[in-house]
Amino acid sequence: MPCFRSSTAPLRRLFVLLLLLSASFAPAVGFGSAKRMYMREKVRNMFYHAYENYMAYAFPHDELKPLTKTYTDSLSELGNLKLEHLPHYYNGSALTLVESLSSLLVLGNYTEFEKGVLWLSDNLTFDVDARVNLFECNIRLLGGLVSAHILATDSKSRLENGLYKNQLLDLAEDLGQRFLPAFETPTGLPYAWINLKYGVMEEETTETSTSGCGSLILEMGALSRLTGNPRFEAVALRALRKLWSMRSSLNLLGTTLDVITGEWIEYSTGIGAGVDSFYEYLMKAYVIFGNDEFWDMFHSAYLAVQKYFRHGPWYHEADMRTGKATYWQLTSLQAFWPGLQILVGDVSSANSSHREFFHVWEKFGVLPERYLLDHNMLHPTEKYYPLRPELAESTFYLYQATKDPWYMEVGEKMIDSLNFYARVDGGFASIRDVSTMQLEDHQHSFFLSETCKYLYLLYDDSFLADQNYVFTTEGHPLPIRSSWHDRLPEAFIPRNWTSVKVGNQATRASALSQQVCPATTTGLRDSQQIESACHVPDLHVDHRCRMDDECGIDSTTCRNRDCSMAGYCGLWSFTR
Ligand code: DMJ
Repeated sequence: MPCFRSSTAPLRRLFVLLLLLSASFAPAVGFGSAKRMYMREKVRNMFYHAYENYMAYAFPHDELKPLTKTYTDSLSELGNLKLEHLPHYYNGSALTLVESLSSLLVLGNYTEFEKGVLWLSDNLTFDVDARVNLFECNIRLLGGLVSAHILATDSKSRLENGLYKNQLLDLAEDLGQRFLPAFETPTGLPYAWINLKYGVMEEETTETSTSGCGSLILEMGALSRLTGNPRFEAVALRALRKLWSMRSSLNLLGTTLDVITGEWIEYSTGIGAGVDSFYEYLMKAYVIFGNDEFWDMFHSAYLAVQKYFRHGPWYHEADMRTGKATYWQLTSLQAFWPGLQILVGDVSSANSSHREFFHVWEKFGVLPERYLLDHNMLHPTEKYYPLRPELAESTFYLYQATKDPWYMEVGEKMIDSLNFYARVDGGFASIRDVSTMQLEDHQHSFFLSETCKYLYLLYDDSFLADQNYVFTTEGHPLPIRSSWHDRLPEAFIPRNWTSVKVGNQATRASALSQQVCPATTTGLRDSQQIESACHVPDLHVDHRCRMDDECGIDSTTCRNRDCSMAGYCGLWSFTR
């Protein structure tokens, strides 16, 4: 797929994301409406199997243990790999219910949504002696509450009994206030851990991750816009700016850092664990708040990723100071990247990476947490798949951007695998080891907030019909409102767009795309088209093939594409 195929492409790219997030499109050819309905019902059934078992055996605790049909109060365990400082008297925050609310509305279940909203309004408290991870608590609880509040108060919420009086917003504000002590550091970079009742503990670790301090702006910003209290957005923005000031001369950021000294601890960095949502939030903050500062940061950061981490369709890690490759590993978390690239409009690159991730999914039946690209084998210890959403998320975005029914087939295969390997009587269990498919007694809340949501939206996007949303990193929708924009919607148009002359027509193309996928006037198939200098399309539009000859030349890498054993064109045979 070329970067730009027609003179309207820049406009399409300009708001690929508006397309993505708002439209109900024509049905995909090859995946008829009956089949789509069937798949939609299959996902609905999955969501309710997970949700009802949670409500039966775990609610109001945090998460379900589906094998033993009991619960875990896991909020303090999230991100806490060594399980340190666990609370003695903590009985859960109904985490999975909070995470399920926006998905219930995506599925059109207003009754259960209202029941959940009212239960939380009456019962949830954050005045608990529990040390929690700021990032996890922000994306799951704060994001879940803010999003549910917006959905509960919008014009189509259809809440019936008039008992909702902004209680979720009050809870979110209370939680946001409890976050604030974490930001009281000399650098403004927040501590990774905060006790919800007592603030930052003595002797607390000063180490945090790039995601931990760079992925707070959507939820904290939304909270400020909703409450009128600018403090939440201000501290998140200050942390983000400080983080950005710590970038190397290559525009790369490390993975972990010290919040007191503002120095990097881990220089090896990539697009996966510890960094992923930092990139995501720069782009999404730009979309939701319309501030060019976010775009400028994102633009530079994105180009650096493409320059230093990308190898064909894969992304390895590199040292932030030198750009030299460090680890050649595919991780499950990286699979969100093609979805983010769709928001940028970099469809070609998104498509080729997504195909690689799916190839690995097909090889194992699910996506392993870590795969060693240089040894072509699973990581010896990180062989698990905790029902993560990232590949489903990217599949949804790619389908929205391309309308290629192949992505629905991808979704179908993922759904079949999840039902086959992970579904048990008491819910959906995580997979401990993808080589044996041994299960683990844990149903993560993101399975309900993200995995099921994105799979459902792949077959039924009617939730997006009349409102533009940005999905947070935890899958909670936040509306795009002009009143939240520092400038009105024309702020969406990046100032740095440049003009490319095509025939007699001046066509705008973004500087971003010109660097990632150089637009040129050579090789144009007609006066309307702009192609990458080297791009040769695959023979078949669905990228299916029987022989290498049927595959063209990749537009972003200028490498010959070849035909995989599964019968798809791609950059399969690259070597390091
Ligand atoms: C989710 O909590 C979020 O998507 C987060 O950004 C990364 N990891 C998990 C799911 O894998």
